[in-house]
This record gives sequence, structure tokens and C-alpha cells, in this order.
Amino acid sequence: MASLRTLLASAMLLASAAVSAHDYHGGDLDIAHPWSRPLPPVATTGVAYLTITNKGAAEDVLLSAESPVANKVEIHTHIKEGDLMKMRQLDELVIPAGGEQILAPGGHHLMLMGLKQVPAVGERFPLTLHFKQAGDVEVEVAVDAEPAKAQGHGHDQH
Ligand SMILES: [Cu+2]
Repeated sequence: MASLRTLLASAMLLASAAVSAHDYHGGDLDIAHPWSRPLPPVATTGVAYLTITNKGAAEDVLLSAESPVANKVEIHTHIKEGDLMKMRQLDELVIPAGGEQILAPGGHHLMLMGLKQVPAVGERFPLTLHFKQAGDVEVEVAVDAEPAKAQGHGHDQH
């Protein structure tokens, strides 16, 4: 797998050269603005946020996700226990017909476990989402210094 890093590096270069909208489509799903917070170089876990909109007449389900930058990707949510917000792993995430799921700080998110490399601010890394109906949708997660769509969800300490 010596070429993985090279592949990834060129994918990131290509991605950062593209300036246009940062939205993806798969089946009846729109996936808007996948982003991640900046991470310290020694980070072993990361988080990805995005918004999934289902324009279809049937529900879809996010079953799992994967990325070449992490050993595995888990679907997480935050649950309030007393005054504490705790993370819980979810088996899947339902996107209702005509509805949306907003993955954002303080709520649902994709957790990148066992980072193999830490993407820098301004870079993008690939993420593949596996949906029950829409199949696989590949997106690129932008590492943003100032998240654009984080409003209204409080702060967490991921
Ligand atoms: Cu988490």
C-alpha cells in the first residue's frame, strides 16, 4: 500500500484546486458541505460533519462509512446524561422521506477512529458513505478552520 499516501496526496491537491460548491448527490440524497475541525498533528481520532437531505418518497438509511485516512468510521450521537453530554455509537442513521439529518457539533457525527494521517486545514479527505437505498456516495471532507454550518448547536470538545 505504498501508493496510498501518494494517491491521497494527489486527491487532496485536486480537491483543493476545485473552488466550486461542495455538495454531493447519490440517488435521492443530497449531501451538503462535509467538513471537519482542524486537528492537532498527534490526533488519533477525528470527526466529520455533513447534512444529508432525502428528496425521495422513501426513507433511506446510512449504514456505515469509511475513509482511507482512518482505520474505521463510526456513526455517533451525543446523549445528555444529567449535565454531561456523552457520545454513543449508532448502528445506523435513518434519513426520513422528504427529511434531513444534520450531522453537526453537539449532535450526530461521523467519528474517524485510528487516524492514519491527520489532514491539515484547507485539505480535503475522501469519505465513502454506505446507504441502504442510494448505495455508496463518495464525498470529500473539507478541514475548515472556521466551520460554516455549525451554528445553533453549542460547542463540544471533540
Ligand atoms: Cu464521537
